[in-house]
Amino acid sequence: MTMLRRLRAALLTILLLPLVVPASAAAPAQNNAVAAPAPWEMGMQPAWGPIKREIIALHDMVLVIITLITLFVGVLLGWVMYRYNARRNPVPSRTSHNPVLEILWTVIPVLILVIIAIPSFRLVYYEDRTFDPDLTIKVTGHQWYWEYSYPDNGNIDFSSYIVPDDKLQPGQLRLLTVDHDLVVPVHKNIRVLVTSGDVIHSFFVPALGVQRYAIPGRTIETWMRVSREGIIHGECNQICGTGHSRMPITIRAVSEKEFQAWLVQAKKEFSADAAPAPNNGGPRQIAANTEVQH
Ligand SMILES: [Cu+2]
Repeated sequence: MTMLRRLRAALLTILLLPLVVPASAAAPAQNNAVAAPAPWEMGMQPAWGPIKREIIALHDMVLVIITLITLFVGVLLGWVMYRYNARRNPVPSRTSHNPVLEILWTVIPVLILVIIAIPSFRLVYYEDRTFDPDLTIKVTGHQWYWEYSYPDNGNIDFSSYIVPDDKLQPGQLRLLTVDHDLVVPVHKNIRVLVTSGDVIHSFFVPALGVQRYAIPGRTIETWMRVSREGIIHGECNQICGTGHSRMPITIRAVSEKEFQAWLVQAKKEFSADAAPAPNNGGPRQIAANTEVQH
């Protein structure tokens, strides 16, 4: 008897766990934080901005709905197998139609889909663009690095290459660290324009809920807003050639004051308006070291 009770408790825990621990609850609170994938992560990466928060909220809502549906169908199946098997029910009913039931099992699923579709479409449009952006950043994918431009901040333009394994500093993440971070201010609406210089890439930053294809000859708009200071890691997630795994994205979110200070420095170093235009600290050299080895 106690065995059965224990089994039932274990089963209930497994079934109800997703309801009790939604993905958003897994967010660890840290200062000097880094947003990156972690071993054995079950849910999504914790949200670092409003878009990701909305994505997690929709995910949690759908998770509750599908859990209830699965439980309902499971119980129904169990009941049919138990109550209406040949032994217990030797003379089966000959019913072949039940209009009320048929209308219900059509209309209720449609209603459930509508209930899911409304917040889903709202989210798609929310992710689409920001009105009144505080600044614009242009992201260009290349084989195999990212190029970042700040067109409304003195035409700053620089390339961001992966840091090869043998040049990593302690604490830097392998395959996710770059030589020049994409620096952004926190609590600002940042318009992001994504394009490509060669093949299709994808600008993917999970903690911010941002993912846009980088397509040559096309500019695709999206936006982001970072709600805390720290380092956010992302990567190209569209297979773009042999160096695909070696074009990570590192965003450094800083306060407005630090951002202004960085802009002054970056304008000297990276601005196309500054003369003579310096090389980006020799990214080509680093690129030569990061050739993919098979
Ligand atoms: Cu890629």
